[in-house]
Parts: sequence; structure tokens; C-alpha cells
Amino acid sequence: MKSFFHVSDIGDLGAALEEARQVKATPYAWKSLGENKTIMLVFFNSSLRTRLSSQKAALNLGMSPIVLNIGQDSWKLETEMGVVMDGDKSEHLREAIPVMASYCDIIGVRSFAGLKDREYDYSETVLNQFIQYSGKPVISLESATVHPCQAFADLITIEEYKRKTRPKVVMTWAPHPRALPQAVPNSFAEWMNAADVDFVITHPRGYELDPRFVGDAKVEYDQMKALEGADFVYAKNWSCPGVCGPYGEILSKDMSWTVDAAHMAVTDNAFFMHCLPVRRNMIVSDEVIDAPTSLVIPEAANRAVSAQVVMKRMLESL
Ligand code: AN0
Ligand code: CP
Repeated sequence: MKSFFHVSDIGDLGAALEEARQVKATPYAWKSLGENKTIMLVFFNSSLRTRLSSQKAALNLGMSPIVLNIGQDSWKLETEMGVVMDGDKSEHLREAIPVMASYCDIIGVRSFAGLKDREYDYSETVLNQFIQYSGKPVISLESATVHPCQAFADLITIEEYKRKTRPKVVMTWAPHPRALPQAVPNSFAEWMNAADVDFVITHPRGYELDPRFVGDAKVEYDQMKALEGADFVYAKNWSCPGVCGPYGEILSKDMSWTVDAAHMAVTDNAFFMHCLPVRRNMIVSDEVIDAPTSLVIPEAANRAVSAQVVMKRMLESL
């Protein structure tokens, strides 16, 4: 595997899920695969799960992880071409990327959407520079438009907990005080469309996701109607994707969308999912996230599994 951004990069989903099962059952079985191999994990933004699960996955494979926090441990990096670098950025990505690549075999990059310029974000400007100038396999650890390691872990979790062959999975927008990227809902939609599930998206009007990710998914603007009979409720906030409104802005903080017991009551005793970090009593009520049907912890634990499958495949194709 050369890069990991989209569901198509993982190939057959059944095979990937089977591989995830094997990796989870025997995480140290490929310990020699990563011998004398190094993965560079580059963070332009904060992280708890991605940072730790990626390191854990690398260590399970016998590979050495190096973590770099841009702007904290390193120089601040300029990401735009053609600018006069007279500000606070001391170094350009154009030099930094090949330098980082010279010390490693695989690169993982976290680079959130700036939410200012849709074209800049949706053309994955930063991630594409990593692909172009590193010459190494690149993993998106949440880039401007996608978070594939999360969506793969989510699918693994659904596969583990589903009680029907084809469960109903509902992704619902929920309120948040700050403008957040669309990467998580974009990837979740992309992966659910590829999986064998009945997938429904619900959000207030104006929050329509990019059609590239929505695909053939059903969009239902009535949240309660969407949740009826759901087997999995996947909550997430995102800012305006710029399809039917102003890009990157908060259009609503309607707390009636917070997933609480009344929402869960119309489901088929659904499991609750969220990628974390989550704002309690904004996105989800305490009673729902603390219930036995909440999967947020096993979902986060599966981040190490999805990351290990991806890194294993990359190591196998080096
Ligand atoms: C980020 C987001 O919504 O994209 C990361 C989620 C994994 N969340 C926050 O910034 C709170
Ligand atoms: N879910 C997720 O990616 O969490 P972090 O932002 O903490 O890595």
C-alpha cells in the first residue's frame, strides 16, 4: 500500500476486516516485519488517540516511531508556495519534507483543515506536498478532508458489535462550541458507503457534506426520523462544508440535536459511537455516553488495530 487516505486504498473490505481480526488476536505476530524500519509521525495539531495508537501499532510491528510536533519541537513551517517568508515561519515544507523523509520509511501526517479556504483544504494541499516531496508511503492521521484510520477503526467496531447482518448506522451532526473540520464525517460516510450497512446521515440544513463523500447515502433532515430503528448512532460535529453555505462556519448550536436518552429511545437499542475527544452534554448526554451501550472506549482501542493493519500492509509493500 503506497498511501492511506481513502477506503479504496485498503482494497477489499472483507479482507481488511479479516486482517484486523488477526492483528487484534495476535498483535505481536509480525514483530520482525518492522525491524530496522522507522515511521515518522508528524503532528501539526493536537492528538491523544492518533499519536498513541500509531506509536503502539508501530511498536507491535517492531518498527521504531519518531514523533514530531510541528511548531512546538520543530521550527514553524510555511506550507504555501511562492510566499515571502518574512513572518514567524522559519522553514518551508519543501525542505522539511525531504529532510524528514530521509530519516524514515513511512510518514504519517496530521494536518487539520484551516477552514478558511475551501479550495486549499479540499485539494489536500499539505498532504499532497508530503506525497510529492517525501517519496515515501504516507498515512493521513487526519488531514484536511479525511481521517481514514478513524473510519477503519469505526468499521472494525461496528463489525464486532453488530447484531444484524446489515445494521442501520446513523451518523448525526451534534452541536459544538467551536468550528470543527469535516474530515471525520467525510471518511465515516465514505467507509459506511463501502460497507454492508444501511447508512443514513442526519444534520440541520446547511451542513450538507461534499457529494464526493455522501455518495448514495440517505440524507434525512429530521433527526428523530433518521434515528428510528438505528443499530448504531455515530455522533459528530462538523462546521459548514461550503456546499450549501459559508465554508467553515458554525450555522447552528441547536442543543435539541445533542444525543440524549430521548434520541436513543427511538433506536433499536442502538450502540453509541463517537471518535473522541467529545464534549459531554454538547454532543452527547452523560447518561448516553456512560451507558453500557456506549462504544467510545472499544472504538478508541480499535485505533491501534486499524493503524497496525495499515502499517503492516505498507511494510509488506516496501
Ligand atoms: C477534531 C475534529 O473534529 O476533526 C479531531 C477529531 C478526531 N476534533 C476537535 O478538534 C475537537
Ligand atoms: N479520534 C482521534 O483522532 O483522536 P485524537 O485527535 O486524540 O488523535
